[in-house]
Amino acid sequence: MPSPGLTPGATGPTGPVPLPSHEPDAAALARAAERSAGDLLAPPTPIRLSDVVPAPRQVEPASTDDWLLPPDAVIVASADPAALTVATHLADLLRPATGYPLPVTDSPRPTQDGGITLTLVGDDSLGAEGYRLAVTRAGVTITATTATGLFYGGQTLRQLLPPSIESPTPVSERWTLPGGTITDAPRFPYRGAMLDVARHFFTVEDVLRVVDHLARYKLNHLHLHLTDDQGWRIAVDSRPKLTTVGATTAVGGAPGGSYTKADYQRIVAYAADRHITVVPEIDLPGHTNAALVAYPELAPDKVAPPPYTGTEVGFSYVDPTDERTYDFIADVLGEVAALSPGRWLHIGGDEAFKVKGEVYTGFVERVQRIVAGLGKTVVGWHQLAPAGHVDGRVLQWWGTNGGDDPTTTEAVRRGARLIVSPGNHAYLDMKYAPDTPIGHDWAGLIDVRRAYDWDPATHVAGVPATAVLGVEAPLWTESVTSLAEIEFMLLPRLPAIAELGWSPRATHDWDDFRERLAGHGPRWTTAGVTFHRAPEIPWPSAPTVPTQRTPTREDVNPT
Ligand code: TNX
Repeated sequence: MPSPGLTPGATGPTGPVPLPSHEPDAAALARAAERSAGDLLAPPTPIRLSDVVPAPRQVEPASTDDWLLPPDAVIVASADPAALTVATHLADLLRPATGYPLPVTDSPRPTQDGGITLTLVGDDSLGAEGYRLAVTRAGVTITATTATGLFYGGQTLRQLLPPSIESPTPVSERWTLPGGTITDAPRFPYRGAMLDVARHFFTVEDVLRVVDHLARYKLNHLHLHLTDDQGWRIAVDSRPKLTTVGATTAVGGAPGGSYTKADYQRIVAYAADRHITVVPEIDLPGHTNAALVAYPELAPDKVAPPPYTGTEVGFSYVDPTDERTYDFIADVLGEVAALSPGRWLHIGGDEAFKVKGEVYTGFVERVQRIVAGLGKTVVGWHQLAPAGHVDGRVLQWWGTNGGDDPTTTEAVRRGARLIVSPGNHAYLDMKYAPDTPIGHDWAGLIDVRRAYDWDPATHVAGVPATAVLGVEAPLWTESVTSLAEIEFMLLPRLPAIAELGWSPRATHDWDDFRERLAGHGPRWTTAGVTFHRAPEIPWPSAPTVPTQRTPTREDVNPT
């Protein structure tokens, strides 16, 4: 019997069902069973224009303007290839559940009951990623200055339809959209999530599914942690042993794996179609045991270490005193940069405990110059802070002490900008609660409220909001071994971080957020997505028989 905390979703439009705080007795079970039976009969709660996650900048409902998507609706887009691609993507999202043909065209063909129109306009007030979505009795119009804005408008449209829009097969449903206008644009330009594919390897298909989750919540960067002690996951033609030797291992003896260049390009292209930039990370100088196994000349003692499948950190490093190390780095970063259309190249820099002081800063400064020479912008964990500045560089804050770090503040004064990923709020590998079957707790437990209740603009002391590029939620995978487990750790915390990155601070309101988030449970369930049924969220459906027991890994990966 799956526990209420961990079932991969549950269906049925119902009211909130509190979890029992102790093992229920027979009467409680009977009451719960009766309640769930009633829940199944309850009419669905209509979606309101303000139910969107992340919260839009401005919502003006007009209930007399609700619009029913007709079976013969047409999606009309501006005669622009990128706008037509967005329209096609939207049609692909809406066709399975509606069963409607939803043809896409660039020539207006008004139907009797209206349609969906995606229009590129010159409107500076919307910014590069903003959009306006208007639902009237004549249909839906999404306007934006870029295809990216149109794409986000499409994601909002999707959330305004009933949860059954997520069904992979046609369902009979009234596809009503709430009337009114949403005017929306993001608070921060960088909104991301990180997936560690080094500790455990995940297939291309798994990564594409993660990209889908990011897209739903208007995140625009996927940071891939591609290399670590336990495995090297990206093919490098000039150093073939990185994958033939360095990719064969993973934590705990799990099978390794790596992406060919074609695999990686497939991820990059799939993400780009969803207006997401892939940020590749090659972690240096530490976290490099897999590279040392493949190329012992990089090791300080020139001896290949044994492959590593444990979870300790900070023991490995490439030899900062050997020129061959810098040739290696130039070759690797050159090939990774060539595969990555985005401007960012993440060079790690964390937990290199054995490379200290000037040796560390000298190493980082050389690598930063290599990145700049490739025409890319440096991103690195905030341990890079003491190294000299290079144009545009971005530090990723992962501290857990509330943001007090004079070295980072000083690096910002010298020109660095920050991506904020506090370990104690944004680390999605932290457990939700003591009984979460996977994850760590070294940065504390992170329930949904803890993921939500902080402000990226003010988190790091002495850093002005203008230096904050945005926010990112990292998922380290020492204990995460499957797509279901990835989803379990991501959802529902990823939408909380996404809202911090997108929504104006004035909309920040836990009680409102948890209500809006609750409506996503049935969407994930319908889409077959695993999530953690966090007890602080009033999910609108009940497990058939509520039970309270310690969850296990099997609850996340039901067979
Ligand atoms: C710290 S945070 C790490 C990772 C681990 C993670 C586990 C950071 C930049 N490094 O190497 O996977 O903790 O939570």
